[in-house]
Amino acid sequence: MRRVITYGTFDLLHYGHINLLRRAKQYGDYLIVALSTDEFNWNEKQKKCYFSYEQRKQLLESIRYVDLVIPEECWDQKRSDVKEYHIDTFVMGNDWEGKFDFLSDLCEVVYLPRTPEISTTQIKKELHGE
Ligand code: C2G
Repeated sequence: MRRVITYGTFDLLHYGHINLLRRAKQYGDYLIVALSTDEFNWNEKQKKCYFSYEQRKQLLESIRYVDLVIPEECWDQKRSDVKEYHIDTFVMGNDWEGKFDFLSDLCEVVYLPRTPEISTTQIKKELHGE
């Protein structure tokens, strides 16, 4: 069984996220999503999520491509995650191009094109009439 992992905040879940998850799943049979916790988002990414970790986890678990959701609590858990979950392929959107190549001794590292014109930030701006 080929196992795939990806990481993210996935706030205000949208079709760009779904496109990423659908394509990530095509690299294997089992997709793990490491979901950024509220603390990690605030402390490390200065992101204040609209939905809490539990709400974002519930949404992700309802997606057919997603098999398991685990917490992302720090930047440097990726190597241990890849080993612990026997990951074959690590997938991220290409806004992260090259940033995770240090994992390539452990697993395949794939960067996928982002879906254009949609982002959580954009949604918030448009809803605020900016
Ligand atoms: N994404 C995409 N197209 C978009 C928006 C997002 O393909 N229009 C992808 C991103 O490239 C990422 C995933 O969807 O692979 C999740 O996006 P975010 O929730 O913004 O994740 P991010 O804050 O980049 O967190 O340790 C890694 C970080 O946790 C990644």
